[in-house]
Amino acid sequence: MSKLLIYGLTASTYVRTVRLLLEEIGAEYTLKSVNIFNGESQSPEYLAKHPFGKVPTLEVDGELLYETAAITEYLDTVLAERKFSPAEPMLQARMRQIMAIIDSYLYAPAIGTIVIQSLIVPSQGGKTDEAKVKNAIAPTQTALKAIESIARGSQYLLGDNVSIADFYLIPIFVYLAQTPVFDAVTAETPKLRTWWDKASQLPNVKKVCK
Ligand SMILES: N[C@@H](CCC(=O)N[C@@H](CS)C(=O)NCC(=O)O)C(=O)O
Repeated sequence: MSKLLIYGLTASTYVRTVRLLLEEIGAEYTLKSVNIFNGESQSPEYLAKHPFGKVPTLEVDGELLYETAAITEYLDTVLAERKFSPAEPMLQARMRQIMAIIDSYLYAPAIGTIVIQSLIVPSQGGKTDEAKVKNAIAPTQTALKAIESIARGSQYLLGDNVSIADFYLIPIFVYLAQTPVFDAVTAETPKLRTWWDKASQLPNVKKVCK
C-alpha cells in the first residue's frame, strides 16, 4: 500500500474526520504536524501544499490532495471498497448533503464561534464573548435540525453502517459536548442526541478525539 501522509493538527475536527476513517479502515498513516495556531499553516512551505492554508492535506504517491470530502471519498474508494459510503444513490446523496451542511452551515457557528469562544479563548487566558456565543446558537440549531431531518434514526446517521457523514459530525460533537450550550443547541434534535450517545462510544473516537 502507498505511504499516506496527513498534514495537520490532532485537535482539528477535519483532521479527526480523516483519521477516524483511516482508523476504522485499519490503514497505516503518518501524521505530520502543521500548527494552525502559530502561523505554520500560513507559511510559504505549507501554502505550496494547500493554497488556502487549512488542514488536512493528504500526500500519497507524490500527489497532494486537500479538502476533507475529496480526501475521505478517495481513501474510502482505494482502501475500503467504499465501505463507508452508502451504495444506494439517495443515501449516498444524503451523505454528501450532510457533509456539505457541516461545511457550509455548521462548522462556522459551532466550531468557529461556540467552541472557540467557550473552550479555546478561556484556555488561553481570554474571556468568552457571550454575545458571540448567543448569536451562534440559532444558526447551529438550524444546521443540526437539517441534519436531524436527514438522519435515519438508527444506529448511525444513515442507517446501520457507519459512514463518512458520521466521521464529519463526531469531531464537532466531541467539542460541542464540552461547552455549556450543548444542551441548548441539541434540545430540538433528539435523534442526534441518541446518535451521539452511541457514536461517542466508538473505540476510535476515544483514540482519535482525545
Ligand atoms: N474545506 C476544508 C476546511 C478545513 C478547515 O477549515 N480546517 C481548519 C481546522 S479544523 C483549519 O485549517 N483552520 C485554520 C484556519 O482557518 O486558518 C476541508 O474540507 O478540509
